[in-house]
Amino acid sequence: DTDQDWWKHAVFYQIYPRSYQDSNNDGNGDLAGIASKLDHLADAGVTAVWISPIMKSPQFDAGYDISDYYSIEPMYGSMEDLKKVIEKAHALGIKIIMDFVPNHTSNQHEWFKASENGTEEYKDFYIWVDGTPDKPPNNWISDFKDSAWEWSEKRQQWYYHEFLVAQPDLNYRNPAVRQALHKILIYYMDMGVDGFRFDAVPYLVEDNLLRDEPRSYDPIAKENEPNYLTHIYTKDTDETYNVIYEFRDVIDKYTQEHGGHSRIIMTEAYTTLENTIKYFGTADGSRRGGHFTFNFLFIPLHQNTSNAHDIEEYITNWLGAIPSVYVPNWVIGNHDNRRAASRLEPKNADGFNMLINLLPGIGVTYNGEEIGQEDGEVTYEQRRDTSAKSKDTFEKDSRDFERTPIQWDNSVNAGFNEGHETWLPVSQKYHETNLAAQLSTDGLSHYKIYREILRKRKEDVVALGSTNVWSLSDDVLILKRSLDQSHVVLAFKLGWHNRTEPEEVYIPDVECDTATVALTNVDSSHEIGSTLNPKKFILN
Ligand code: TEU
Repeated sequence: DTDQDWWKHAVFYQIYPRSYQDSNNDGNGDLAGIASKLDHLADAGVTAVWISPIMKSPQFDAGYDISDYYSIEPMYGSMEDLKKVIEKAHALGIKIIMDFVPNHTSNQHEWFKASENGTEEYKDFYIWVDGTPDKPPNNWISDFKDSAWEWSEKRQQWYYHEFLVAQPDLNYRNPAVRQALHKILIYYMDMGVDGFRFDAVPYLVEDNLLRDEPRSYDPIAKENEPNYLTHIYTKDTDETYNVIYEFRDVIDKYTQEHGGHSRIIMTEAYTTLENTIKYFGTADGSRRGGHFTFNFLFIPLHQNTSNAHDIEEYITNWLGAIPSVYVPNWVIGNHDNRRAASRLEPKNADGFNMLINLLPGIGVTYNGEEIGQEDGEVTYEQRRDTSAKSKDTFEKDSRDFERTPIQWDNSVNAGFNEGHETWLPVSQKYHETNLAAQLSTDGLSHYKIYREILRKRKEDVVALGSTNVWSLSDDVLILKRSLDQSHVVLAFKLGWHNRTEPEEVYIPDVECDTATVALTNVDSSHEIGSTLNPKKFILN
């Protein structure tokens, strides 16, 4: 495989490993479980799988706290199991992307232990600052809670952690740190891994002078809310972009030296559109960063606050902002946000799956979205995510709801395992929503629609065609892709205003007489992919 452009039209699918498939019935998903489900992904038409962290970790942040980059977390299996996943995936035409956490390690990582002990080689691997235990060096706060500084009794200094206390930030001003991280990428590329999802990139390099963050003037920020700061000294700093460009050089050099297809970087950054673009590369094109940087503009979409005009605006903003040399991408959900089917109503699941896969560029699906899986039911006592500040904010902040096991079938524990108690509870909604039922039904189902759309996506008109998007009303969004005489029209009726009245939709701006139509919320007599007069439909 020497294709340098494979990722440009790929369908990316995120696997949350602990909840995917539990092969040894210990309550936790694992690599052998993933291997057993690759046929499902091939059947769906997925071409690239990104697996959330599987490296050794005490799991204080669900694997985003790595204690050894060179070994696999035992509950997931072994390095051999990873090799089997890669081999099987490649045989099915699926690329494997590893989650890579460059901003911080676990405080149980040997580097941190050695650093805290003052061992010469590792002394400057983390961000250590002098001071006294009564007063943190400045007002920087963690993304999760409270001060981002922790006092080390052992070293008699403060260390910086953007996330949990158990996740100390690496010091990127130390060239040895950068080299150590580059080496990890090479190790996994040697194993056959096709690329990396770079975690939490905005936080890589902080201000050298440790300046206090200014207070936010956001009008909704309460005067007595100490945590309301504008993050200019800890987030999206110029040095941070450079670190990403340097990582890109490492990957590109590897591809040049070893031949074969391109190995890729996808960066995770919740930031402004302007900054998102900088993670792609410099404005003059001389440096490159991520092959693509996640587009999170759909993430704030919520059934109670968004309508078709907002979606149109997000799409046109993104397409208008990113230089044409870069490839767009569309994300509706992930392991950090409430599930799309819950945020946006299960009724809209098909519409969003169609939308992200018919728009130009790359669609990213979070596992379970293909069956319209909703948030699970998790009580405070059952929680696993420790990022929520307190019991009061659990409902709002916990990320456990979107992380419950995948619902495969109607058997015990939804087919996730053979009945052993699961790490997070299986949602009881599995009796209605599961893959097996959606495959065996005679009618349409979320899954069948997803699969059909992924097939459609492979056609030139979707891969290369021009794009028009507009909202016909608060509730109806139209997407039209055209290439010469072929057209694909998506008519997406948003189902979140509890309307039950069918609506006759007339699309005045479609000049073509016939087009392949993808309709959402229609009665099942309309097959997807059928050729209809695209001007007039009845949408339920
Ligand atoms: O998330 C980075 C990030 O920006 C988080 O603040 C995210 O917005 C938050 O989880 C929302 O509650 C990445 C991972 O995706 C996340 O799971 C990790 O907890 C985090 O990095 C630290 O590694």
